[in-house]
Amino acid sequence: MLETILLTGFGPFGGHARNVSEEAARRLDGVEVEGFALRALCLPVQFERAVAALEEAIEAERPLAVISLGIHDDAGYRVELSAKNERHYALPDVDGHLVQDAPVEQGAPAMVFSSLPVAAIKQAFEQAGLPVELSEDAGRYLCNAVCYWAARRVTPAGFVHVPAAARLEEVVLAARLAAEVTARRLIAQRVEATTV
Ligand code: PCA
Repeated sequence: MLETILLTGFGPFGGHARNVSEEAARRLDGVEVEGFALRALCLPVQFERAVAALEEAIEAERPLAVISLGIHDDAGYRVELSAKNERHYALPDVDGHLVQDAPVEQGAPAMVFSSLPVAAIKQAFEQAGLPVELSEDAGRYLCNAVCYWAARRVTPAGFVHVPAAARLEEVVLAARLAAEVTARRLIAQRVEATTV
């Protein structure tokens, strides 16, 4: 069996009746990339349930990397550099809770860095003609919270925000590129670790 890379997307929320991040993740479920199998996981826009689903998938799949996707309202792709230990929602979650001034994890560090190869992902997007920037602010909603939670448990793990209005095929391409770049980095690290 191939080792896996977990690809997460989010379900609908707020005014978004559909969420292209989960649709793209689902399209790539089972696809092989650089010798790794991609596994898709769709997360609800509700913290406790999202984290429970992630925990279960990490336990079951033992993924070597976690790449999370979510939508935002801007036009370009954003490779998140870090996540904050803060939850301060501007919009209720899908259970109707407007969480304010809460941490992601009690007593944990104020922020964590993405451990994905962020610069290489940005470069791959640029080469594919996708508008992209590195971002220092993943928000205070579910995307930030999932990025924070995953990055403290799996290395590498991180987050890419995709435009809510992007075509599904384009987001599938972006997710695939992020997975390819991450897979190549995992392979390079392995080679390095076995070279004296
Ligand atoms: N985007 C939201 C949560 C789910 C999603 O797709 C965010 O940016 O936090």
